[in-house]
Amino acid sequence: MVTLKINDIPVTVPEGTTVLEAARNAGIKIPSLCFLKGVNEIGACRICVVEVKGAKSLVASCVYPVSEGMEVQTNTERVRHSRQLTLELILSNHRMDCLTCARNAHCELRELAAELGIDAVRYANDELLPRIEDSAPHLVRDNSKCVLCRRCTAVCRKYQEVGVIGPNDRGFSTHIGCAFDRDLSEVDCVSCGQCIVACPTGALSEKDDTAKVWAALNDPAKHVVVGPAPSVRVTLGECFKMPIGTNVEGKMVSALRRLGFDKVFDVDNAADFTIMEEGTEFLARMKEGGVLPMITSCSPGWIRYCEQHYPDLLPNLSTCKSPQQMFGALVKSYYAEKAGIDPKDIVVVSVMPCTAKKYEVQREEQRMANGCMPVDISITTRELARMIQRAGILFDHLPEGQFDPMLGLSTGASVIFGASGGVMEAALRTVVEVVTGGEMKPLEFHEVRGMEGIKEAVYELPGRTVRVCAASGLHNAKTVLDGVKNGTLHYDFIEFMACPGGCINGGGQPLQSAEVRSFTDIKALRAAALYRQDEAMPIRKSHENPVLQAVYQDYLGEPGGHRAHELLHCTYVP
Ligand code: HC1
Ligand code: SF4
Repeated sequence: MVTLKINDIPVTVPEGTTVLEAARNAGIKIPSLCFLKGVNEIGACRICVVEVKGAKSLVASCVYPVSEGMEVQTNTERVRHSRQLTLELILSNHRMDCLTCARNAHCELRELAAELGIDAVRYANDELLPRIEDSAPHLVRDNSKCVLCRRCTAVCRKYQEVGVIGPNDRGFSTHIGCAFDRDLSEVDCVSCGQCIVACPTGALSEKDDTAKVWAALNDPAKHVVVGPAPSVRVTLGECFKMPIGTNVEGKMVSALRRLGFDKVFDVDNAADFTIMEEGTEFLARMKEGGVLPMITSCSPGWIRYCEQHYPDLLPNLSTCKSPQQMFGALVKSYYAEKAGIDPKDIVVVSVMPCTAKKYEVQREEQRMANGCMPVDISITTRELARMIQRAGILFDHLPEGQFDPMLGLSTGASVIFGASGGVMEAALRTVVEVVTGGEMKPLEFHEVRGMEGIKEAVYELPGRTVRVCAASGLHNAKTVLDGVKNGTLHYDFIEFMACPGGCINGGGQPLQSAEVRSFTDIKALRAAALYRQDEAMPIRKSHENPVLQAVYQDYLGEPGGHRAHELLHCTYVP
C-alpha cells in the first residue's frame, strides 16, 4: 500500500493506483474527458491535470501512478486555469449546435464546460460545418462534434477486437474514421454501437428511425405491432432519471399503448420459442452427431463477426433466427392469421438495446416465404425514450400496463436472455428437463451468470457430459473460438453476445457518462434486475409457457418441425 496526500488529505491506496482513482477514494472528483476506466487510459485530453509537488509541469492524473509520500493538489488556480484553457481549445474545434444536437441532454462536453465554469467561448469557430458519415444502417458520425478523445476507437479495438476506426491524418487535420477514410459500410464494422455509448459528445449517435415509426402510427391503413426486448424493461427507466437497475416493465407497456401501437406484445415471448427451437436443435445435434459446438445466433453483431472472421464456423451457428426475428415472423404469420389481417398491412416495430438489430432486420436470409421481412423497424431503448418524451407522456406517472396476451406471455427463462449467460441458462432449463424427463431442481445455473467475459461449466446429464461456455464482447469470443479451433478448448454449446455483459450493455442502451461507467458496474446492476424478475415469475421455463404450447399445438406443429423451420430458422452462408 502507498500513502500520499491529496489536497492535504492523507489517502492510502494499493500500489499502481492512479492519482485520479486515489482522489476518488478521498472523495475528490478530478474532471476528465478521454478517460474510460479499463478501456481508454491514455492521458490525452489533459483535462484531468493536477499539481504534484516536485514535478515541473502539471501531470495527467488518469495515468499518473501514486507514490509514497506524494503530495497532490487538484484544485489550485494553476490547475483550474490549465483545464479551462484546454477545454476552450477543444471547444474551438467543436461545432456547437447544442440546442439541436442528438446528445444535448447527455453531452459530457457540455457538462464539463459547466463544471469548469466556462461562461464564454473565446475561440468559437462559427465556420465549422457538419461532417456527416451515415453509410451504415445503425450509426451516424459527425466529426464536427468529435473531440478526439479516442474512447470510440479504444472500445472498438479492445472490447470488440474489430478495430475498424482510428485516427487519420495528423496535427490539426486529425480526425477519426476508417482506414483510407472509407465509409463504415465498406469495412468490417459489426454494428454493435459500443463506440456510440462510449462517445462523450454528439459525434456518434444511432441512426434515428423514430420518424418511420411515427409515420406508421399515423397511417390508418397500417396495423402497428410493437415488441420490446428482454433487457429494455430494466434500462428504459434510466432515460427518465430512475436508478440503474429499475424494472419499468408495466410503465413501458403503458407508454407503448399511449403511443398508439395496435398491439403491445413481448419479444420475451419469442425468446421462449427460441429456446424450444434451439434446445431441440442442440439435442438433435448431440444425438445424431451434428456439428458441435453449437453456437447461439441471437446476437447480430456476433453473427457479422463470425461471417467476417470465422466463416468456416458458420455451420456451428444455430439455425434459429434471433428472438427479434422470430417475433416478427410469428406476428406476420400466426397472429396475422388469427386476427384476420393481411401480413402486408402489419408494421412490426421492435424496441432493442442494440444497434446491430437495425442491420439484422434488413438481412435477406430473414425474408419470409410470404415475401415479408419479419421486422420492419427496429428502434433502440434511447429512441423509444425520445418518442415517449415527444408524446408528452409523463413516464413516472404511468400505470402498470400488461402485454397483450396472444404473444405477450413469457417466462423467467426468456427474461434473463438480456444478460450474458442468460440464453445458455434458459436453454439448459429446458434441455436438462427434456433429457432427464424429470423436474429440475435447482433451476438456477449460477456458473454461467455474472459479468466475467468468459464463463464455462460442465454438466453431467444421463448418458452424456455437456460442456458449455458463455462469452460476451467479441474480444472474448475470439479467445474462445481460437481455443476451439486449435483444439485447446472443448465445448458442446456456446453462447456469444457481441456486447460485453450481453444486451443489458448493448449499443442502444441509455447513455451513462464515463464518470458512471468507470466507477459503477452498470452491467451488473442491470443484469441483477433481470434475475430478480426471473425469480418472481410464476413460470420460469420456456417449455412451460402456455402461449407457446398453444401456438405449437394449433399452428406450428412440433418444435423443429417443418412449419417451425420455415418460419423460425434461417441459414447463414458465407
Ligand atoms: Fe437481446 Fe435477444 S436477448 S439479442 O440480447 O436473444 O438486442 O435484450 O432482444 O433478438 O430476446 C438484444 C436483449 C434481444 C433477440 C432476445
Ligand atoms: Fe466498432 Fe462496433 Fe462502432 Fe462498428 S459499431 S465501429 S464495430 S465499436
